[in-house]
Amino acid sequence: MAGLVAGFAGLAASYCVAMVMTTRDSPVTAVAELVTRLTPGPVVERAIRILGHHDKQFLLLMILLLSGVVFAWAGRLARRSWWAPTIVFAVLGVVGGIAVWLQRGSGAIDILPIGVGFATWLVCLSLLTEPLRLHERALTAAAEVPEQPGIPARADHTRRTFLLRAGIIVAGTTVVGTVGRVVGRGRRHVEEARRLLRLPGVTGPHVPDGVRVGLEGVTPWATPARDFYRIDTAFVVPTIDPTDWQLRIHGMVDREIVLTYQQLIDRQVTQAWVTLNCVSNPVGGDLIGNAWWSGVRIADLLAAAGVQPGADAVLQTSDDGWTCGTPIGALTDQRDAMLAFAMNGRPLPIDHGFPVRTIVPGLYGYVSACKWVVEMKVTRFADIEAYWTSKGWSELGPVKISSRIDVPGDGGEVLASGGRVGGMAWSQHTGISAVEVSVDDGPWQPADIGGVPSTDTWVQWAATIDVEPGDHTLAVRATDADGQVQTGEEQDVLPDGATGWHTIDFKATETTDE
Ligand SMILES: Nc1nc2c(c(=O)[nH]1)N[C@H]1C(S)=C(S)[C@@H](COP(=O)(O)O)O[C@H]1N2
Ligand SMILES: [Mo]
Repeated sequence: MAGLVAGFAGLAASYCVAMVMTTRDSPVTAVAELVTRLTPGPVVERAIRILGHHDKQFLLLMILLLSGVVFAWAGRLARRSWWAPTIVFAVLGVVGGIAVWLQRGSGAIDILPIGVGFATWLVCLSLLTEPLRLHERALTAAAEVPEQPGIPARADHTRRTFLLRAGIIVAGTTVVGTVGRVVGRGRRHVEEARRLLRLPGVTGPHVPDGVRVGLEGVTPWATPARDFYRIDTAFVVPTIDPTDWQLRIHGMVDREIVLTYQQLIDRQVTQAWVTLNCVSNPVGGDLIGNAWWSGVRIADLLAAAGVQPGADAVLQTSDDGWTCGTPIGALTDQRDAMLAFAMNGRPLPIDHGFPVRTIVPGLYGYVSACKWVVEMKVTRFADIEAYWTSKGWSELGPVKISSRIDVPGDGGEVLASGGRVGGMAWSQHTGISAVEVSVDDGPWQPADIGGVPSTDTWVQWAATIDVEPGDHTLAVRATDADGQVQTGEEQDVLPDGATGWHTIDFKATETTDE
């Protein structure tokens, strides 16, 4: 019983954490998916034919039953040693971990629920086995010295301790499991609504010709949604049914506007490739991605609302309360600042702001790219404080020109003669005109750069080097379309974005290993 109670407490904890993290299904579902994937097709088909649409529930039930048996067995093993059940659980954890790992688009963080489950189980099992051990000892003592009066009372006491703890753990398991269910159900409902959406006017993505420099290992120019970096402060990601979504545009405007989702998607659709990056991206970092966004121009909406003189900012508020202050100029000039409802031709992923988020070319995400946006207040910077600016980040967040070496990786190898190196460079809404590399602080030599559809995206670059075999360093710098050269002066990400040249160590070799 101790094994069962502790086992299911661990499962409930991992389930709840998975639901709250919202990125994936629970580990049990991941195992079920893995079993389905490993089962030969004909067997699956037969199972579906016999079980109808209940095949998934049946499989989940089987996995839970089997887990129950293993839990109970682990509890029995705990009688004799602490390590035997620990190994059993470690094995279960590894199976769950592998199943989660093999899911599409999972990352290291998705293993967290399993770690929490394992820790929960460990604590619960020792809480339960401790009084049992004392109980057995008391009973043995009672058998040996039957006339000792205190012993039956002691046995009684340990028994009560066990039952009390088991009761608390079962109650806790129920609460935690229910929380997981409620959170998970909201998400599943919204995922379903998202899947069923049809967005007229949303097309693509079609990657333009000529953007690739054709060097293996350089970051793909177009970032798939599942590889797109994610930054937000939300512990539980807002799950908003599009039919419940509304955006209120108010403040220093002539006419307040309230927009529903249907009204938004019925408007003229604007689409563009825009590279988004995070102000916290260190030099050489990967908090940057490039996607095909579809939405409605914010400039048109603000014009319809009628911005009053004196306003210089729009305070955007997310459904989860997060705020950012965006310079009104960037929202009303010619650029494609939009309320985006699709990313790469599909409704926004929930983690990237479903149903609607803001995208402003040329600004860091923290001052512009409000996910789950529900409110835009036209105002003055002097009158507002936004989430990150209240923590010391600068008020205006124009992106800084930067470049990065992808090939080779730091410490990697390159052919000494004719070796190819490459990476990415960006200066959104200004554009990149040149990229140069320098070996061992030597002269800057030009790289080839890929084509781009607009100044709002990053570019791929590649260069050929000729050096002596041995250890070297490689640095990269970019020049923007205005002729401004990326500075080598190093600055930390706080308060307005990092600067400096990405520099790596590499080894030049006479031949490649491959
Ligand atoms: N609601 C909300 N929107 C947000 C944030 C947030 O914490 N909450 N983070 C911002 C930051 S700092 C960045 S860099 C971008 C990241 O967007 P992404 O997660 O889609 O890549 O979202 C912005 N929008
Ligand atoms: Mo960010």
